[in-house]
Amino acid sequence: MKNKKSYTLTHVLITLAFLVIAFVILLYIFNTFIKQEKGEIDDSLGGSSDYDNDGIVDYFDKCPCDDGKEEDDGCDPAHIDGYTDTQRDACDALRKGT
Ligand SMILES: [Ca+2]
Ligand SMILES: [Ca+2]
Repeated sequence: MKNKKSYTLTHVLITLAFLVIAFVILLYIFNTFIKQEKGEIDDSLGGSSDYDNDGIVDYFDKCPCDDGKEEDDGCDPAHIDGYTDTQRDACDALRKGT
C-alpha cells in the first residue's frame, strides 16, 4: 500500500513537471509569435517609433526627421509643406539605418 502511494505521488510530480515544461515551451512560442506579429504591424504602419522625438510617431509625422509641433503636423515651420519625395526617401533611409 505504501509503495502504491509513493508511486502515485511520483507519478503526479512527474506529470506536473511535464506540464510546467510544456507550459514554458508554449509560452515561449506564443511570445515569439506575438513579437513577430508586432514587428509586422509596426512595419505596415511605418513603425511606431518617433525618430525626431517630437512626440508624434513617425506614421503620423509629416516630417519624421524634423522636430516639430503637433499643430504643424510634426514639421518645423520652415518645412510646413512637408518633405519632397526625395527628402522623405533620405529621411526613411536615415531612420532605417540604410
Ligand atoms: Ca516625430
Ligand atoms: Ca517631426
